[in-house]
Amino acid sequence: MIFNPESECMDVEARKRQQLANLKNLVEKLYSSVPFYRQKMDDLEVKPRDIHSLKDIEKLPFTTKDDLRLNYPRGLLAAPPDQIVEVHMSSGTTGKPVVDEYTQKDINIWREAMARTMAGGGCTKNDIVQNCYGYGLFTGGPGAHYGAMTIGAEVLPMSSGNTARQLMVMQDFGTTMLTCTPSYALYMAEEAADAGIDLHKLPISKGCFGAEPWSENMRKEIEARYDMKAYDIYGLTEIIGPGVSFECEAQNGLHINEDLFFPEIIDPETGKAVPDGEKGELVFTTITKEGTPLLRYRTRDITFLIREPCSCGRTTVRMHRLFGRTDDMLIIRGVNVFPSQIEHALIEIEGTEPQYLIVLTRGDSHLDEVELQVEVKKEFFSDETRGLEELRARIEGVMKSKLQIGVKVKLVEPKTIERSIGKAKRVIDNRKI
Ligand code: DLL
Repeated sequence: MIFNPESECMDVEARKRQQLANLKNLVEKLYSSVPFYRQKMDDLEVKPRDIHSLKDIEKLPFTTKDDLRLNYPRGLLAAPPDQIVEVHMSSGTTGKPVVDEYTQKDINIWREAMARTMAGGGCTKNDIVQNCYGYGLFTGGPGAHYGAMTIGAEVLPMSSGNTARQLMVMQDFGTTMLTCTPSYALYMAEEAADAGIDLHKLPISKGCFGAEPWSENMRKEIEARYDMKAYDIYGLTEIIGPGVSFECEAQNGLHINEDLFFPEIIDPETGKAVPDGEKGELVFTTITKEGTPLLRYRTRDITFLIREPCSCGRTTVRMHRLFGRTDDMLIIRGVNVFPSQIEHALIEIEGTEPQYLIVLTRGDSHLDEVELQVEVKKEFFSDETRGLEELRARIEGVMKSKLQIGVKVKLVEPKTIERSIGKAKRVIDNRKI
């Protein structure tokens, strides 16, 4: 089903005209009301009147995650504070979180974007949607909730976790559609099998999965275990949350809601545009947002754009499912983690060396497990084991509070973690995804 055929199947040239008009408005607004953007544009000697075509977007400055952090909490607000009706933040905990502030119009845009997304996955008003993305500051839960409600479906706002209850509700309420991270979908399927629940006998027939990397293999596995269609959905807090792009029934690339989020692909080294079809870093300009609109935001996600028409009839540009990131950000159980955060935390813990190794696995449970190997100072190792045990527990506590995920710490003797002459290898990712 296409939620908004008028926009999603619009003539491509007409959409470009609309995008250009919105881009011009946005640039005017940011130049006049956000000092950070005025300064950036002045530095590049570009004025709002210099934007005559969509190609001229390349004259405008980029925005990076660091820019957002430096302007935390409200430095990039482009609307009067009394017009903000909702706030979300990234799960990442490197320094300050990344904040998205929504006016009522922004929430309406999000509802629209997520209704299109979930309709792409086959959602209709007859569906019962079990939403197991986390609710709270994370955008996943509220985003899918808004989308399903806008379509008129029935939402079960489960949030994540408590798998036994998820499975009970799934059976008792006849869930027809599932929304959660792909790894949690597989975990639930395992638990269902252990509990003797035959998912094939339940009415659940489709789901929208995202917020973390996954593969065609995982898709096949989810589809087989539930006897359902599994669709990839993509988004990020900075841009709006989920709802930036989504798969349709063709499952052949994710349609970008490009009338709302204007995409570019750049070479991450040079910042220059790469030709369509070539891989690079995905960049978005939120051309219709009011609260915290962003110019040319560098997502650090790697993909390429597909402009060929899609069999579904939508004319929006598609992006290939993500290939990875340009930075070292890991997504562990849906939480964004940078290895550097672990390093910073370790420096503050007495008794440890700044030598560590993160080993990621995804066992039979399909949930990410983290082992953190940490080198201990020599004097600690000659110490009695109680001291070591205390140190281990302390590190686990610090990691839990800084990273928001549980980490199993293994203390190792000095000089046992392999040294490298080039870039230190801090992560061994054994997750088969
Ligand atoms: O993960 C928003 C979201 C919620 C998307 C629910 C889809 C479903 P953040 O926590 O800000 O927002 O993390 C954004 O997660 O830059 C990607 O690196 C990664 N990511 C999101 N969707 C996908 C996906 C939400 N489908 C970061 N495939 C992004 C691979 C994804 N990676």
